[in-house]
Amino acid sequence: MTTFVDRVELHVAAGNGGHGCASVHREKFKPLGGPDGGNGGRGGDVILVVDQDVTTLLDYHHSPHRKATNGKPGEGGNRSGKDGTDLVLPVPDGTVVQDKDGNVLADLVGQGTSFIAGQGGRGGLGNAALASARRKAPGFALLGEPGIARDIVLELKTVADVALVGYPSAGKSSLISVLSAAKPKIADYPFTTLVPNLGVVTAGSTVYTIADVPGLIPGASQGKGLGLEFLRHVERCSVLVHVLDTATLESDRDPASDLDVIEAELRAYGNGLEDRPRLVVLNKVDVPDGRDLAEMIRPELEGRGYQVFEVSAVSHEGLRELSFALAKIVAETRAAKPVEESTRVVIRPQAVDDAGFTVARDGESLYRVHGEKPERWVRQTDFSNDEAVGYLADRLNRLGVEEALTKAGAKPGDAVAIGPDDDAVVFDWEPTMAAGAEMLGRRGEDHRFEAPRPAVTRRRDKQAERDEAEQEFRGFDPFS
Ligand SMILES: Nc1nc2c(ncn2[C@@H]2O[C@H](COP(=O)(O)OP(=O)(O)OP(=O)(O)O)[C@@H](O)[C@H]2O)c(=O)[nH]1
Ligand SMILES: [Mg+2]
Repeated sequence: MTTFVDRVELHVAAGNGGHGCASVHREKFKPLGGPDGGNGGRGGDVILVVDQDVTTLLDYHHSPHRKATNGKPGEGGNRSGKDGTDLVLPVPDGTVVQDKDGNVLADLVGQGTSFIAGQGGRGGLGNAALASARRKAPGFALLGEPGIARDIVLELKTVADVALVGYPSAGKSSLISVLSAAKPKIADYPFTTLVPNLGVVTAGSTVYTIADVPGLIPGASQGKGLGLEFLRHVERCSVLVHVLDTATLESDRDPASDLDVIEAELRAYGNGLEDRPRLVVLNKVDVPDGRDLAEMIRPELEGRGYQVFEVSAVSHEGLRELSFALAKIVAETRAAKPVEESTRVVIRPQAVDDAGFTVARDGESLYRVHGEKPERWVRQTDFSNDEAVGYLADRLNRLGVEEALTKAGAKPGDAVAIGPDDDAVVFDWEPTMAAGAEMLGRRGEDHRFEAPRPAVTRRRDKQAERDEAEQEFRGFDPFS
């Protein structure tokens, strides 16, 4: 059986940030002109954007791995690396984005609505940007951060004003084809429709969309036939139309019992379908027996409170009345609904709490540090470069990580793991806070640059130092 692609698993990977460059400016007769290594470029984001022209997720079914480009590394001469290009993935209106556990991350409704599914990694700072009064010629640069890679699930829930529901071959697709300009596949065997069809109808001054779903059969809400899969497409439609076949050749069916079956399925599915406004269409009245049956059954259906239309998708009889009646209900439901956001909505992943970090003891001599900043700093560190490692230690110290470790009972030589439990970087802890460490001199100073030191250096308070550390990242926050 053909499976309709309205649910795909997608593996997205944002671009990695380019590494910063460590370089020293060279000029004739001026061998040490100062650090001039540029910053790495930002990795491209992976962005899902609603595009009205896209109606299926089929493309992603065929190629489910999507990656944005990496940022380029910085270069000497203060040249920054180029940013990676964002990868924009068009998705149909009504695409729901979930994580692998089924948590909804975003519900993309409305042209242009977008969601950053993977954020590009920040570029690493070059040594020019890392230089400061205290650290005149850093012999290292920061690494670019890896882009976010993750698995997401896209699920399509058609957004239409009107949904046609009914048994297979009742004529739903035929009706869409004659009410709108859409040309869905129509055939006289059941389950012809595998993909919801969407058409645009103009009735007077009202323009509305109409969708059908593959035929429903008893048990659809439990997954029989193609059923359940498709009822979710109906969820978002504000009006339901029962399309009943008055000319079916199946002896055990008639329009009234068909209606009961479909109603039962809608109730069983729930999710609000049970109380959508609905009306009844008796189709195929161009067939003489069909017309007789329609006329016979009409009073009963009206007695149940339904507005009933006798129509034919073949002879076009009754279509105008139906189309205007639908326009009226659509207009009413629109008027009743709160005004829709007309602005372009951009949904981003939730911002991480950037404030702090936690230290937790894990067993005899292992301490785990979690926190957005410490983890990011570790990712940015080139562990083959001692100066870079020293810079990391300074940053962690300034944030108060060492202090917290001491408080938590860590002793020199204990293991400290920074990062996610399954992918942490583990250090042997050597506290640098001890008074002796301060006297060894600052890291990142090339003594060849040494200017005469003022006799008295003012000890800066901790907060000022923290502020300075943050300063370096201004302009690098992708959310700012
Ligand atoms: N005589 C007559 N035949 C019709 C009418 N409407 C549809 N049909 C025929 O009924 C058959 C099924 O029509 P479809 O429009 O494909 O039915 P459907 O409800 O979309 O069917 P599924 O996609 O299988 O659920 C086709 O052979 C149509 O030509 C009508 O008003 N009169
Ligand atoms: Mg159909």
